[in-house]
Amino acid sequence: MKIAVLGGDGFVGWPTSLHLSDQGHEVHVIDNLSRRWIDAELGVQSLTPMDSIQERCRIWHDVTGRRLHFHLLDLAKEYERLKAWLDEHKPDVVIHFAEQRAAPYSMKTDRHKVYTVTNNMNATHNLLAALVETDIDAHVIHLGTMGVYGYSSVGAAIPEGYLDVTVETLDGGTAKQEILYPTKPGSVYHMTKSMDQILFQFYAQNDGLRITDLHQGIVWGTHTEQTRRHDQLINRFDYDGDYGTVLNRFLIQAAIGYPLTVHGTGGQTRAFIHIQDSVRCIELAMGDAPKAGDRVRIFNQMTETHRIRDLAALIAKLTEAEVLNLPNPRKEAAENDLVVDNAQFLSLGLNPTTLAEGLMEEVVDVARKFAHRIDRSRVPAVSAWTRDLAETVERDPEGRKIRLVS
Ligand code: USQ
Repeated sequence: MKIAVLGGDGFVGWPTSLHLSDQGHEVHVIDNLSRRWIDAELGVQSLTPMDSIQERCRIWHDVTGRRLHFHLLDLAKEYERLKAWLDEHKPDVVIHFAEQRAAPYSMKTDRHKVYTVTNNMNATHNLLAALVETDIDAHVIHLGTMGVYGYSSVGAAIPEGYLDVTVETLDGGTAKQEILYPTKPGSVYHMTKSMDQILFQFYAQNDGLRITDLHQGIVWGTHTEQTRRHDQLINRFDYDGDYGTVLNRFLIQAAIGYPLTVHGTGGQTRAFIHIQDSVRCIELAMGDAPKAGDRVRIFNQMTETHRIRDLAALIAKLTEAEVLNLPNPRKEAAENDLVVDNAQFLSLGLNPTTLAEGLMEEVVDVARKFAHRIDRSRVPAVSAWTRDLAETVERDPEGRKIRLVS
């Protein structure tokens, strides 16, 4: 199949592009390289040394004989070019990762909020409008987030996107309805993914677009089967307070002797998935495309849930790291339970990789190898959700005044 991977230079986009190319698909990476620009803005870099996208594609060809095609294109700003590209290439599948994906970055300043909303909403809507206009019947697979559901404990499992409700009718009877699970985003970033859902619902019902929305948990790990094949195919790996996600951050912190930065009591429970399973899920979703006229297909793309303080305790035991409870820069529930239904991927054949399977050591090893590239002053998470919270997170666990970027 001919596949366009929008955002194919990113943390999950890159290994997905390799995975699908390895299976013999014709893969086109479309990216505006914004993630690399944001590194420059923040003054941080991936823990792992990343080559340019063109060099990565060249190495992939050398190693496997397969071609990855790279196109520099800004989905959010270059609508006409996007439309022309789709018209020329007519992909069978479009995988859409091309959004600003960090909650702390989206909450940094009003400028970052505006950028995140403008970029993410325009990227998604431009794609949908262009597919209708060019009359291309591609299966759109979007990387959404578990965070659209919010993290309040309701004492029931979170279903895969939809909820059956019974409403009282005006004549005193009842009627059944299926609705999108109510959204409760916890950041501007998560809000954009919640709004994406409405765009998808409209274009599926109005234009018969075939759309799958993957509500993904927190991705951990760094290598996949394909990125291991050559040093220069290595995936990016974020450790900083904005883009680093919790489990990978704890593993890196353990590797460099930095205390594990637990926000608040660490009572937050979150959903997780290893990067190898993440790319496998995309392959599985591709093989199970909706038909025109179907509702948007929603999968919960996660394999396990963990409480943050339990993760910290587990890693501390594994590595003898110190655990530190810090003021939480985010406005979020201090404690929550989380039970998630992921039956669809399991029934399609996903065999989950769990934390127990030795892959945590692999991340620690990668972090030790590249420890010299870490700027310790960029480890603390200082992007605060409100002005009040900002005052509590100004110093890092080692007592240094934190360098703020605005
Ligand atoms: N946390 C800590 N210490 C840290 C970093 C984070 O205690 O050093 C806590 C946060 O306060 C939060 C939880 O860990 O309660 C998760 O934070 P995170 O940064 O790992 O994840 P999040 O901001 O939710 O975003 C990440 C990805 C995003 C994806 C989302 C999936 O950046 O793209 O959509 O995970 S989910 O969390 O399921 O919504």
